Amino acid sequence: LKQKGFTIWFTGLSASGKSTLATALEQTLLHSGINAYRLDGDNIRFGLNKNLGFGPDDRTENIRRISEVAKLFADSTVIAITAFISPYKADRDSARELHQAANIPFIEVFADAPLDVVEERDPKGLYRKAKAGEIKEFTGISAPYEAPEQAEIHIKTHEVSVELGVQKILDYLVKTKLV
Ligand code: GGZ
Repeated sequence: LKQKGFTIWFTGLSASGKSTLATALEQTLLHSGINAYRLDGDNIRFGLNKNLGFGPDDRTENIRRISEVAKLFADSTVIAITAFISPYKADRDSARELHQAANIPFIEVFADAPLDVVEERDPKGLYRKAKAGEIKEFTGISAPYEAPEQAEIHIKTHEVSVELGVQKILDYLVKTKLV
């Protein structure tokens, strides 16, 4: 088998562009004949993790399960792409350590958009509701987001197009001989 699996781990605020970038990256890889699978809220929080909410302990458990699943996909030679806020540095570091222990590469991608930009985007009206107190513990408003300081890839999504963001990730994968 030629393909070696690894995990591309997106982190960033709600509406930061994680899912958009992850979807575009997945499409690009698939069109190049590289097997990739994206884990996101739609296929995880409504299934495997439907018993979890957004308090600190549940977020930690959410990320722990996702990191285990991503590791299994990567171990099966697929490129696992995860798109979750993953607000706590310790949880992202645990995900990284889990991969390192299995000798599976782990690439953290920071989808970085300032809070005022994501509040302005507010595609689902969640920031408005959070500020009105209708959603508790909302990341960036009433719950913390610990931005990564050493992510392998840092994409300022308010400054670059989706295409350029994907290209930046592909350039990194080629440079590090992962693809
Ligand atoms: C943050 C919330 C919350 C709270 C519901 N805080 O923009 P979305 O809607 O589609 O993405 C957000 C998603 C975050 O789930 P994650 O599994 O990525 O979070 S974490 O990694 O922190 O476990 C948002 C929606 O769920 N959502 N309530 N309180 N986002």
